[in-house]
Amino acid sequence: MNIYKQVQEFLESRLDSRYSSWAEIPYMKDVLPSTEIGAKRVMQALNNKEKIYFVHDSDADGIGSAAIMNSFFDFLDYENREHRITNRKDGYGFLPLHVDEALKIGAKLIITTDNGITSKSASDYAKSKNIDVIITDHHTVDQNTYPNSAIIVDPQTGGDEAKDFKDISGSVVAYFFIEEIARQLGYSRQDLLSKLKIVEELGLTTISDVMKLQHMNRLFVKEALKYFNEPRKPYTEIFKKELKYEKVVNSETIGFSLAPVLNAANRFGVAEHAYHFLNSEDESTASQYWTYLNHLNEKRKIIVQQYIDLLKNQKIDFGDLIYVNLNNVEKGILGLLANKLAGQYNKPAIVTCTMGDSVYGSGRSVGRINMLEVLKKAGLEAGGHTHAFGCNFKYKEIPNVIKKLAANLNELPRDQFDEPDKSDFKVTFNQIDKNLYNIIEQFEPFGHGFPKPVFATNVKVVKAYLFGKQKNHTKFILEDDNGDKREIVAFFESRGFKAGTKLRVNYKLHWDEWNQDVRMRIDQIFIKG
Ligand SMILES: [Mn+2]
Repeated sequence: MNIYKQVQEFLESRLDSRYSSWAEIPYMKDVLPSTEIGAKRVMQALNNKEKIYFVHDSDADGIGSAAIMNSFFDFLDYENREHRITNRKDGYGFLPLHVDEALKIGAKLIITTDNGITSKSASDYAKSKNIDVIITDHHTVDQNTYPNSAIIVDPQTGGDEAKDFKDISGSVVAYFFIEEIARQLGYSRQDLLSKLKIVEELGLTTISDVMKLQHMNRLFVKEALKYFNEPRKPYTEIFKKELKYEKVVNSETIGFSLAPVLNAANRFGVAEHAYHFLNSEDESTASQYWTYLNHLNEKRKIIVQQYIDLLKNQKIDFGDLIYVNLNNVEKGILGLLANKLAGQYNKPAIVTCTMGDSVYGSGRSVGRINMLEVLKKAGLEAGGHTHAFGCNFKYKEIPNVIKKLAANLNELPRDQFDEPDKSDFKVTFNQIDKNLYNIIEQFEPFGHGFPKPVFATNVKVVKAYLFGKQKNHTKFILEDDNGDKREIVAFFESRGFKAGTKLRVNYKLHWDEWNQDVRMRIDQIFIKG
C-alpha cells in the first residue's frame, strides 16, 4: 500500500466523525435533565424581571462563556443583569464574596459559567440568603462535594447518556444551556445560531481549554475557523490582521497566538480586559485591547524568563526533581515556570509559593512519569492531570517532601523520563510531497485528541545551526538513507549537532503560505550515534 493510502486509512480510523452537523447533536436537556430545570428557573427570572448576577471564570473559556451569555441576553433585550469575572487573587471560582456582591445589587439569581461545581460553600451561602444558583460548568468533582443547594448544569454529573457532552468546553455548556432557554422561548437551534454570532467562541474555547478534537468539538472548531478567516466581529477582524506570517487562522494559530494572549490577562488579574476585547464594538477598540493584552503576554514571558535567570544561581535541582518555592509571585506564573523548568532539565518540576504556613503550587511532569501517582505515594494531596498538576503542603514539610519525591522518582526506570516515540510512519524524504500534505489537510482540524500524523526518517546531519533571538531553535540540513537532502526546523532545540551525527527524526508536515510549499517540523530527535 502506498503512503497516501496508508495515511488516509490511518486518519480515518482515528477519527470519531459523529455529530458532524448541528442537526445530529442532541439537545442537552435530553441527556442532562437539569438543563431544562435550570432554564425554567431563568424563564421565571425573565418573567418576574429579577436581577441576574453572572459569575464567570477568568480564563479564555470563562470569558468566552461571558461573551456568549452577553450576546444571548442582549438578544433578549434583558438588561436587568450584571456580571463578574472572577479574580484569581480572591481564590478559584464562585466564592461567598460573590454572593455578597449579588446581595448588594439585589440579585435573586446567580448563574456561573465554566466554574462553580467546586463551590459548595458559596452555593449554600446563597441559599441561606434566598438567592438561587444555577451552576453551568464542565469540570469534574467528587460527588460528595456537589453544591446540591444549586441547580447543577454540568454534563460531568450526568449519567452515561451524557457521555458525549463530557468533553466539551465550559463555553459550549453555557451555549447548550442558553439554547434550552431559547427553546422554551420558542426559538429553534437554527434560529438561535443565525441570530447570535457565538460560534467563534465555541471553537476558540474548545481549543484554549484543550478539549479533544473529536465528534462535536470538530464541528465547533471548523465553523469557528470559517468565521475567524472571514471575520464578522471586530476582535476576529483584528486578530486576522495581526497575524504576520501565518496568514490563515487554523487550530494551531488559535492555540498558540490567541489563547495565550487571552489567558495572560487572567494571570495578571485583569481578565475583564480579555472580555472587553471579545466584546469590542468596533475595530479601533478591539485593536487597543489587543495591544494591551499582547503587552501583558509579553510581560508574562519576560517575568518567566527573569525567574529562570534568577534560579540559575539557586539550588533547585534535587536529583530527579526540580523544586523551587517563591514568595510574592503571581499565582498564574507558577505553572508556566514549572513547565519551562521541566523542559529545561528534563525532570519533573514543582514551583510553589508560600501562603501562610503552607505552600501551594503547580507542577509539570516529563516523559511517561505519572506525577499524580508519585505525589500520592509520597502521601501528598494533588489534583489535576498526570503531567500538569497542583499540590499543597505545609511550609515546614518542604525538605521532607523534596526528599520523598526525589527518592520515589529515583526508583523509576530511567526510560520513564524519555518521551515515548510518537512516530506513526517510517518514510524516506522522497515520500513527502504536496499530495501527501493534501491528504492530511482534508482531516483538519488537528490538535489534542486528534494529532497530525508523525513521520520518522533515519538521517545524517549535513549541517545544523542555531537561530532565533535567544538562539534556541535549530535549522538542519539532513540527508536520508537515499542521499536525499532536506532543510528542516526544530523549535526549542538548542543542543547543537555536529555534521555526520546519525539521528532518527520524528516530524509533522506544515503548509508554508509564503512559499506555497510543504515544510517539515521536527517534534522529536533520537540520537543513534
Ligand atoms: Mn473551562
